[in-house]
Amino acid sequence: ALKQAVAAAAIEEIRPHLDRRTILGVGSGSTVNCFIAALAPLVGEFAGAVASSEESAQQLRALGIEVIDLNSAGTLPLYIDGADEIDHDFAMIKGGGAALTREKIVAACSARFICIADSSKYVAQLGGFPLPVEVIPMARSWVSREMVRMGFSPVYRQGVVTDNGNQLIDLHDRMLDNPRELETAINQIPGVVTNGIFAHRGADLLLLGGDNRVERLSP
Ligand code: DER
Repeated sequence: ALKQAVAAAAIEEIRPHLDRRTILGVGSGSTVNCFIAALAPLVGEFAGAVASSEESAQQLRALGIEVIDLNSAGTLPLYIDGADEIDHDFAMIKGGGAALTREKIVAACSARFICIADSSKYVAQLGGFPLPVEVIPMARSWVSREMVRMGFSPVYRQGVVTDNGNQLIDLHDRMLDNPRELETAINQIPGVVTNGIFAHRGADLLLLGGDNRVERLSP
């Protein structure tokens, strides 16, 4: 019910901005799945969507929404996605659903990032949720050793291969005191494809599902 309420709030938020040429950016995860379902009545009122995962793409196609290749779309006006954690500056940890690389790309191409989440995700400091890092398979142990040097406890996400054919390590046991700095530092390590800190490009609006209402928050 919470996810449905947040999804409905997102529909209300984006509706005035839709026209037949609009291409939406759509993220991944269970909250986004509710948002996609809530798009059903709007099919035909916008051009289509760029999806940040195969799972979301399949859901969109099932509703008759055209899934558009990012290379065919310019800047997207709106990106709607969830988060594993979001702080008060609207920096996020994402990647719980293994889609962080395409999510970060589509978010980067979008003018406005609307984050939809339940209140448990809203935290004072990021790091309670293990930080996902997508790595080239051959580099997994090397990157893990570098992560230990940075004070993390890396855990290989066994049996998961991302849409890009890469592997994931989840970084435990360290809070993120400076998300922007850490996002840059982790990106410097050879073998890292993407890390799940979304600080350089955070959210612009947060629709936060509480007990019996949805709060609309700006950073
Ligand atoms: O993996 C992701 O980044 C997802 O957006 C995730 O963070 C949110 O998934 P949820 O809506 O299922 O909690």
